[in-house]
Amino acid sequence: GSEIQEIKDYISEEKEGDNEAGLFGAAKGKNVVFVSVESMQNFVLDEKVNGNEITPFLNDFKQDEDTIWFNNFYHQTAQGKTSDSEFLVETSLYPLDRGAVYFTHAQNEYYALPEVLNEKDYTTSVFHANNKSFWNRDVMYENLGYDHFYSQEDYEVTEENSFGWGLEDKAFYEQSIPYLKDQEQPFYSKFITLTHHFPFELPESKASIEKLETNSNTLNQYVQTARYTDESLEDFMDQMREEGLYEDTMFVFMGDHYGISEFHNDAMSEFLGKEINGYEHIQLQQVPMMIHIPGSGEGQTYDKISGQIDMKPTLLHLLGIEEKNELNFGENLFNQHRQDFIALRDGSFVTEEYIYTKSVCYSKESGQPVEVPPGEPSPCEPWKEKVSKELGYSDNIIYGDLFRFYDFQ
Ligand code: GP9
Ligand code: MN
Repeated sequence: GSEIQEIKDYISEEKEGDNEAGLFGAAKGKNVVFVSVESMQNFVLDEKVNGNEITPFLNDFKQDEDTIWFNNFYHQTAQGKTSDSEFLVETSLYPLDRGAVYFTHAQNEYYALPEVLNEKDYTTSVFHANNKSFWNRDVMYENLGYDHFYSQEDYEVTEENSFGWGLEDKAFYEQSIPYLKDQEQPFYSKFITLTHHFPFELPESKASIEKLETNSNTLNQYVQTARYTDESLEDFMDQMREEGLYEDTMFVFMGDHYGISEFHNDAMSEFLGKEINGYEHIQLQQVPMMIHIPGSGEGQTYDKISGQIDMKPTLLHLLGIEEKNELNFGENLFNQHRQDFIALRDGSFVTEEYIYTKSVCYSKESGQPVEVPPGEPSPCEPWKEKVSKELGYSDNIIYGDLFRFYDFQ
């Protein structure tokens, strides 16, 4: 019991609350459609292949008058990939540095986003057209408090509408709409996409732009499935409008993790026209995070350093749900006092001034290693300690199942 109190004290000290923060309740009572966008990274935004935009829909969407775009947003996942990103969003805890917490600690006590929303009379559900036991989701979702999980068995998967990992996203959205409509409102529904997944193979007839011509086939194909994803999101929004579900829904589009690993750095460097050092590698971990509240006029670009750990408090804030005695490692992103800082799961971190990774402290300004006079400590040192403390506390909660001893109410 005393360890959880120590962690609570740390969080209260480090993460100053701010009930006055803007946009509280900006989406009060609305449905939420959260799309976990498979493998989508920021580097394709506003980029072209042979004169064609890779993501024309998202490029416009992020500048829409109703879209809040966090353009400095990082994934914080490790080996648990998609499931780690889900865990970050749902619990505002860090995933583990090895293995997948969805498998190893699915029986723990959590106070996850679906549970909080259930208490506010939301219907909560997940839509994902893969086998329901992948990543142990069927077990974990129940523990996290989801009411329904529409998985592969709830979809009609045919030879025409599937390739690669399974049902293609366009068919996935189409077939999901009737289920979505059947739900009692307000609902919180998470969609997990599948088509834009390694190895990024798309039948030629479904491709709208050309491949790249770098020495990485993976990267070359990635832009085509990225475009497919962009189109399918646009179609989905159109369907939501046609079905009359658009106006009452807040949309959240978030990339789950990187799709292009560092093994493709040469090709990436060729495509982006710059050398990929440690600093650039961390910057490539940025994923899209766009929140669209129809009719709000609250569209704005926020350049705060932010990450998946911040989603739970941020979404609750927008829905006008006051945090109880919650223990979140992330913060509401509209909080003015929020520290501009994010920890990645491997101990790398990003602050306003520095990026630290693989034992090198880079200056944000130059993108080059900070030169430290001999005998002096690196300016990254204090942050390094904070990061290891923070990750350690989160790990202790999971390993010790410490929420058993904690009262969230
Ligand atoms: C599988 C899908 C992809 O159901 O979520 O998983 P990933 O390999 O990205 O973790
Ligand atoms: Mn994924």
